Amino acid sequence: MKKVLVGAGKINFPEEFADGLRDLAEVVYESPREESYFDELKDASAIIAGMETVNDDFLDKAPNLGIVARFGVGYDSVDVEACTKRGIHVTHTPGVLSGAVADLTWGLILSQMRGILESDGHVREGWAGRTRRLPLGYDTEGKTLGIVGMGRIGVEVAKRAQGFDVDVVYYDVYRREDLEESMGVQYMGLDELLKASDIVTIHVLLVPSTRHLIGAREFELMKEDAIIVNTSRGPVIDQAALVEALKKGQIGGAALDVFEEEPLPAGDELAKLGNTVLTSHIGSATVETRRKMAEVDAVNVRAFLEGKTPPNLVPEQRK
Ligand code: 8YV
Repeated sequence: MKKVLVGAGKINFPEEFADGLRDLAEVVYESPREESYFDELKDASAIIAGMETVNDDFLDKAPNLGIVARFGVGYDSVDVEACTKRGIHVTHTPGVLSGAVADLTWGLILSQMRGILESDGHVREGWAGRTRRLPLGYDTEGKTLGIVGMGRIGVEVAKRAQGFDVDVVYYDVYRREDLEESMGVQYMGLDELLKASDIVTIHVLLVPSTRHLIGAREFELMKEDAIIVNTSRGPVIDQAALVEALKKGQIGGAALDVFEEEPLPAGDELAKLGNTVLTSHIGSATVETRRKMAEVDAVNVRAFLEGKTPPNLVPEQRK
C-alpha cells in the first residue's frame, strides 16, 4: 500500500481528511523537525508539506515520492525544477486562503494606525488613571493605499478597501485594466507607488526577482509617516534595511506577519522597536480557511493516488 506522509500537522490536516484517503493509502503524521520523519519519508509516495524545505537534498531521502502537496499557496520552499526532473508533481492551494490573508492585512493596517496593541497593553497594565496619554492614531479616510502585487490576495485587499475611504493604487508586473475599470484602482510604477502611498502592502510571490524588492532605496522613497505591511514572504523586504529605516524615522511603522527568518529570533531588533506590529505567520490560520486548504490537498493527493493528474499543479508544471 502507498504511504502519505503529513508534515503539516493534525491541526491543519485533521484525521477526517486522512480517513478520506485511507482506502488508497496508509496516512502517517510526523513532524519534519523529528528524525523519524525521514524514516517515514523513505517509502512515502505523497507528502503534505508545511513550510519545510523540499530541495534535492530532501528528495534524495524520498526515492518513492510522486507528489508534494504544499499546504499553502506559496511554494518558494519547494524546488519545483528539482521535483519536475524527478517526475514529482507539485501542487498548492491557491484561492481558498486569499480572503483570510486579506482580513489579516486589514487587521494589521488598523492595529498599526490606531495603536490597538499599545492600548490593549495600557488597559492590562491598570490603565494608569487618565494621566498617561497614548499617542493619537490616524484615520484611514483620505489615505492612499498602495498594493504591491495585484494577484488573488491583492484583489481581496482592494475589495475590502472599498469599505474604507482610501484611494487604492497598485503595482504589478501584469497591468489589470479590468480592475482599474471595475474597482477604480489606479496603476503606478513601483517607485511612484512608494512615493504616493500612506500604506504600502506587499502581496507578491517570493521569486528571485522579488527578493529584497523593498530595500534601503525603496524606504527612502516612502513618505516619512507611511507604514509598510507584509503578509507575503519575509525576504521580499530587506529586513536589516527596514530596521534602519524605522530607527531613522524614514518611515512611520511596519506591520509584519512574515520575516526573513521564521520564527523571528528572540531579541530581534524588530521586536525592540515601538512602531511595529508583529504576528507569527498567521495569514491563513483560521478554522474555515485551514479546512479549505486541507480539502484542496486531499483532492490533489487523492487524484495522484488514483493515477490522475492533480488539479492544482503549480503553474510551472501546468501544460
Ligand atoms: C503557510 C502560507 O503555508 O499559503 C501560504 O503560502 O504561507 C501559509 O498558508 C502555512 O502557514 C503553513 O504551511
